[in-house]
Amino acid sequence: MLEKLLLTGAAGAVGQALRPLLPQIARSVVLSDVVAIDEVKPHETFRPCDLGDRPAVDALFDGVDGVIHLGGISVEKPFDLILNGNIVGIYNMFETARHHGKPRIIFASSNHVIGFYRRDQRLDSSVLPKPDTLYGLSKAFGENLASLYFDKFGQECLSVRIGSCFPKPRDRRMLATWLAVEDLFDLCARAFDAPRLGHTIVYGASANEETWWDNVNAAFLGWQPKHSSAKWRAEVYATAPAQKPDEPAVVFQGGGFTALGHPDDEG
Ligand code: NAI
Ligand code: 15L
Repeated sequence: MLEKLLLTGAAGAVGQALRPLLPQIARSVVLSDVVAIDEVKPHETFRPCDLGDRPAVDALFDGVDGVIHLGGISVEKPFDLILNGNIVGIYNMFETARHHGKPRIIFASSNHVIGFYRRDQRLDSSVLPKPDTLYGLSKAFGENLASLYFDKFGQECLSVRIGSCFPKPRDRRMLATWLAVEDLFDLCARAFDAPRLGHTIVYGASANEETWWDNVNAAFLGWQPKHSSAKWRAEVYATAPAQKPDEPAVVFQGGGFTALGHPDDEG
């Protein structure tokens, strides 16, 4: 059991879905985000923080013995936003953790680190990154930072290349990439419990029938996702529009992100 868990990005969709499960692994939880959270439970406290602001990040870590880092830009956005939230932000998190007893970090990375691999390629976590966006590139930076901080300073981290963590799959691609929040929670619990975590990368997908990812390198965690997108398969096929087989969004694992232009060209 953790004494004090820090959850960044707590006001976001995944953060809000994880919150009710966290008392199973932590006696108290520090919720943080740039967006205010008005209603907190007795075991929770809220601390506003921009991840790009190092002193503000530092103020989050007092007594923290575990971190789930969800905060940051979660889709493709102009580079200045990515730089602040995801590159300076992740550096501030790791550097602050290093000075506060090195609590284990679960880092919400993304499948967009490897988005330009094709869907007929089965990947384990040792493949080279092929980011599909500046966003995916920023997550690759986070994973590499985690590697450096483990090898040099012994800071342990699980980088979860989350597929699609939503209440249910929204399109055909998500039948392969969908991750139930309960499975994500089990993965976090395993990572905090493991005798040794080191620097590990895992693909965050449930036990879906379609799959492109192989978690052999994280098998030591014993994580067995229990949920599957299969129960929505017929619904998704009936409602989501069919796509041409040669569209980039169909060819590549990153889906529609691979077809986006440069975000600084827009508007
Ligand atoms: P979200 O966008 O709903 O939540 C992200 C939260 O981070 C927001 O509440 C936002 O206010 C906060 N944030 C943004 N910039 C910040 C900054 N500079 N300082 C402090 N807080 C900041 O995203 P969601 O869906 O909840 O995802 C959570 C994490 O998981 C994100 O890091 C995302 O990249 C990652 N992820 C999510 C996937 C999904 O399917 N939901 C898939 C892959 C990765
Ligand atoms: C992500 O990284 C995003 O945060 C999320 O909004 C989805 O787009 C997800 O990937 C996905 O690939 O489905």
